[in-house]
Amino acid sequence: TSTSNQAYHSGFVSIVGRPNVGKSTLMNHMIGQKIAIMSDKAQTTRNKIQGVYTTDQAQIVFIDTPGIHKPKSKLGDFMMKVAQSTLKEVDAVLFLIDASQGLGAGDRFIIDQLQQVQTPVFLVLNKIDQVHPDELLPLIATYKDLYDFAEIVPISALHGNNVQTLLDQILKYIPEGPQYYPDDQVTDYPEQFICAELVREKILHMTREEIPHSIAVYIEDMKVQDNGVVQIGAVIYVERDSQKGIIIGKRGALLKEIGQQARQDMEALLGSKIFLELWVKVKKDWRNQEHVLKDLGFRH
Ligand code: GDP
Ligand code: K
Ligand code: MG
Repeated sequence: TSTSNQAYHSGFVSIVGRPNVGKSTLMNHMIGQKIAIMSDKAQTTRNKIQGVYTTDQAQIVFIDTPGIHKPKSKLGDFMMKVAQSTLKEVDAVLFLIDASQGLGAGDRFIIDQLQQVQTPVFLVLNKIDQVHPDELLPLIATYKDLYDFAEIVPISALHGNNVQTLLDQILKYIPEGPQYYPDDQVTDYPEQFICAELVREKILHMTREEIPHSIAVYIEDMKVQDNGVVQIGAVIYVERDSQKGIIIGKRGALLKEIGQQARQDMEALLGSKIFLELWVKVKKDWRNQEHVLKDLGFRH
C-alpha cells in the first residue's frame, strides 16, 4: 500500500526432484490452481511450466522443472539442458524428495547436478503424511551428509501441511525487484500449451506404460465461435500404427473418453464451453527428430 515503504521483492525458484516426488502437486498447491498436470507416471512434466505466486509484498515465479535424469534420447537431452540452465538462473532451488522412500540413485544424480551451481538449495521432504515422525531425522541426516542445504523443510504437498512455512522460508531468499506479472496471472504459458498437456494427462491416466512416452499432443487450432464456444482441434502423435489403435480404442471408445475428460478440464480452465476435436496421427520416431520436436513446441 502507499503507506508502506517496504520495498517489493521478486524472484525465481526452481523445483527439482525425481519423478513422482510431488513437484507438480506442490506448485499447484502454492499457486492454488491446476497448472501443471499431475499423474502417477514418470516424466509427466516435459516443459518448464511457470507458476506465479503473488502477494502485496512479493512475487515468486516457480519453475516446475522436467525431471533431471540421465538423457536417453534427444527429448531426454532437451529436458536435461532446460533443467541445468534453469538451476543457474534462479534465486533458490527446491530439491523435493519423497520422504516415504529412501535415498536412491536418482537423488544422487540430482545432487551431483546441484554441486555445480552456487544457488541456495532447500531440501524439501514431501509426503510426510506417509511417514512416522521418527523416520524423518535419520532421513535428513542421510541427505545432509551429501549436500550443504540452505534450508530443510518437511511438507505434505497433497494436504498442504507446512506449505505456508516453506513459502515464508523462500521469501527470505527473494531479492528486491519489480512485480513481473499482474496480480491475477498464475502462469505465463499460453492456453494452447496447457490444453495440449490436459489431453496428454488423460492419455497417461488411461493407457499402459508403453504408450505415455510415445505420444505428443499438439493444438492445431483454437478459436472462439460467435456463440462464445471455444473450438479446439488437437492432434495426438504416436510412433506406431499399433499405438494409434490403442489410443482410439474399440469403436473409438477410448479416444471419446479422453476427449470428454480433457474437455471438462479445459472448460474449467478457460471458463467457457469447449468444442474439442481429437485426431491421432502416426509420426515415426518423433522423439529423435529435432525439427519434429520444434514443431511440437519443445523450446530451449
Ligand atoms: P512430480 O512427478 O514430481 O511432478 O509428481 P506429481 O506432483 O505428479 O505427484 C506424483 C504422485 O504423488 C501423485 O499421485 C500425487 O498425488 C502424489 N503426491 C504428491 N504429493 C503428495 C503428498 O504430500 N502426500 C501423498 N501421500 N501423496 C502425494
Ligand atoms: K508425475
Ligand atoms: Mg510433474
